[in-house]
Amino acid sequence: MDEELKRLKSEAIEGLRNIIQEKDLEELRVKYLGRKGLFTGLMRNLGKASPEDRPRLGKLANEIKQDLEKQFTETQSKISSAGLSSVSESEDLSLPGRYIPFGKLHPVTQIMNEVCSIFEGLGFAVAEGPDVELDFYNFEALNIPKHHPARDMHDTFYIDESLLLRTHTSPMQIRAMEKQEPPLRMIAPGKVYRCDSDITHTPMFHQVEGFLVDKKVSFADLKGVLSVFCQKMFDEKIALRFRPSFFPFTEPSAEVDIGCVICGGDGCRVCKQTGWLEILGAGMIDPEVFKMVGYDSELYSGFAFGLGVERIAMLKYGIDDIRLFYENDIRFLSQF
Ligand code: FA5
Repeated sequence: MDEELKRLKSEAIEGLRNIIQEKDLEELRVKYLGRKGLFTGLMRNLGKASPEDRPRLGKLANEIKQDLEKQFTETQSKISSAGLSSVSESEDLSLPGRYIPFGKLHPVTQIMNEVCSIFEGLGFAVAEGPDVELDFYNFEALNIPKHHPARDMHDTFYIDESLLLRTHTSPMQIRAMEKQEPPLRMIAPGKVYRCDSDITHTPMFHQVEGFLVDKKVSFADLKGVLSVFCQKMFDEKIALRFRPSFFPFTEPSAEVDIGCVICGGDGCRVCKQTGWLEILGAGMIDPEVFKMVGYDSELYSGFAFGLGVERIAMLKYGIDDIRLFYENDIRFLSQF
């Protein structure tokens, strides 16, 4: 009898462990403690025990019953507090959860954010300007008058005579300098547009313009800032070269190439077999530009640069066709 009582108790406790629904708990309670339950039946048989054993067995049976009742009550409150009592029969809480796919930032946005945070870390403030720009800011104030051959380099989408989709972020230099006296240290990220499309060009792409104006700013400062940027963006040992170039709004001017990470510098279709890929244009701000905004070019000097965000993303992720960024193929985009 002793053994029988103890066995029923451990069976009932084992059963309680697997209970998550109120309905199952009630079934288990009826099975053991109900009027016709296993435990109640055993207690009825107590009368058949010998008179010497009866008091001891009665005490044991009462203790076990009280203990079980307590455990049923505790399980009941656990179910209620977990809100499991409302789980319907058709819901199976042991099934694995359903996967909810999360969207991610576009790879170009991710790189744009990274570029901005590197320059912010170097003390550059962030400013934004309009995509639809006046010819004046996009060209004239940047020392590119009407009919200047440098306009050809930009393949411009014109809206009318004086309005266009900005072809670069450099107009933000003028807008910022018009508003503010030196010193200034700014970046201007944004979309730009050119009628151009091949494996390294898209009609809409992103640039980050950067400029710094103060007393005694030199080309060495420009090289220092851009070298630190490339090391942070790629890695400490990235191959970098400053190549003489021409922009009407900077003098001297340079284009910066980094070693092609796609072919490791051996030459491929992306770097056009040169081993280098151009990522930005830069230079010392031309005194003619300072004149346009009323800065004293005898007192102040400054540098500016404009970098192509998609080109950086291509190099960073080893992508050999810039147009992939804008095909909206989820298999491509979900890799980043
Ligand atoms: C300019 O746009 C100048 N405004 C840059 C500048 C700023 C020079 C300040 C001096 C001072 P460029 O046309 O080279 O320069 O373009 C700059 C970068 O944009 C290029 O190095 C390249 O990385 C990227 N780029 C140019 N055209 C495209 C295009 N169609 N698609 C994707 N990236 C492009």
